[in-house]
This record gives sequence, structure tokens and C-alpha cells, in this order.
Amino acid sequence: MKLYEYYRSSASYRLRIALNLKQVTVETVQIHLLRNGGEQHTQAYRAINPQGRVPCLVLDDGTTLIQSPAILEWLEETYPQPPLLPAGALARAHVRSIAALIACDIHPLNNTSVLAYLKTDLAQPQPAVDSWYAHWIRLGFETLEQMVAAPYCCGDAVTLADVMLVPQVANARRMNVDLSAFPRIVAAEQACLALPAFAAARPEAQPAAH
Ligand SMILES: N[C@@H](CCC(=O)N[C@@H](CS)C(=O)NCC(=O)O)C(=O)O
Repeated sequence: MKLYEYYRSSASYRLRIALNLKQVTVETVQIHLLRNGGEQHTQAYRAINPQGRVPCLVLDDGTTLIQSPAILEWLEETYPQPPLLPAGALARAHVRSIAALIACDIHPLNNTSVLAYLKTDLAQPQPAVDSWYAHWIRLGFETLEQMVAAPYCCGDAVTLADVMLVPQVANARRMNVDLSAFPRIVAAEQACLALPAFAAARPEAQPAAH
């Protein structure tokens, strides 16, 4: 399988974590989101993923999967061990609530193309763009802080909620968002990063970062 990704993309980071946890090996191809006006916009990449975003997973039979939540669910169904969803409909719904809060309500507002639209098309100065970024993270984290348990997001087992949380916290750190009001989120993040599967998936641990 071939994973089209960008080492600094948090949606790609989610997949690297899940693939590591499930010990699934893939070939990775970097699509640099900033270089040459954004390699995601090239005709060659759009022929693979018409949405022009990362990540994108191309299976051995040529089938293309896009959208990290869908790919994570596919991975979970195809490689069930170790499970990243708990047993029981309610527990699964809780994990998916956290995952959706991050993937649907925080991340899309801080995406590269959204920030570029604010800055270029709407002529917003950089401080206003930075403030927008931090605002949506803070708002989402205020709710998340009340939802996460210990040691991981949903208790003793790593779940899809952690797979979503760690990259989102990394984004917050990269943008210098103050996390002091979110000790439970930070504790869950640190517990995850102590695991090799998470540590090896960090953007700074990728060869492309160097
Ligand atoms: N909902 C999508 C989001 C994918 C996405 O927006 N990825 C970002 C990087 S984290 C991207 O490719 N941005 C390129 C752009 O906005 O032009 C998913 O979870 O896969």
C-alpha cells in the first residue's frame, strides 16, 4: 500500500499512528503542502486524489481511499488487532464523539487552505489568522478537557480518540497555543507519546523533517 502524506499534516499523522499501532507497513510518498505553491494542487496528485488533500491511501489493487476518519475505520475493520474501538455501542460512541469533535469541529477550521483564504482572499493580517487558529483549538479543547479520562483519552486502552488527539495537540503546540488550562488533554497526550507507535509517528521523527 502507498500512503500519500505530508510529515507536518496532522491528518496524515493520525494514519501514521494507527498504522504503527497495527504494525501495518506502507510505502510513503511526501506531498509537500507548501513547496511550489503546494504539491497537493498538481495535476499528477489530483489524478490520485481529486480533493487535493492528504492523506490518501492507495491499496495494492489500486483502490484509493481518502479522508482520514474513513481510512481509520477501514484499517480498524481490516486489521482488527489491536482494537482501537472498545467493545459496546456506548463506549464506541464516546470514542467517536471525541474523534469527531477534533476531526469535524476543530481541524477543518485550521486547515492550510482555510488559513490561506483568510490571509490572501480576505486580506487578514497574520495576527488575526493566528488568533483564529488558537480560538478554534481553545474552544474545542474546553469541551474535550471535560471528556477525556486517564491515562489515555478513554481510560486504560488506546483508542481512535487518542489517534485524533495527539496530532491536534501537536498542531496547538506548533502554533504556541497556551495549553495550561487543559491538564487532562496534555496528560493523555504525554501518555500516548510514551508509546513507541506514537513516538515514531511524530512529524519530527519523519525522514522528511530533516
Ligand atoms: N478531513 C480530511 C482533511 C484532510 C486535510 O485537510 N488535510 C490537510 C493537511 S492536515 C491538507 O491536505 N491540506 C491541504 C490544503 O488545504 O490545501 C481528513 O481527515 O483526511
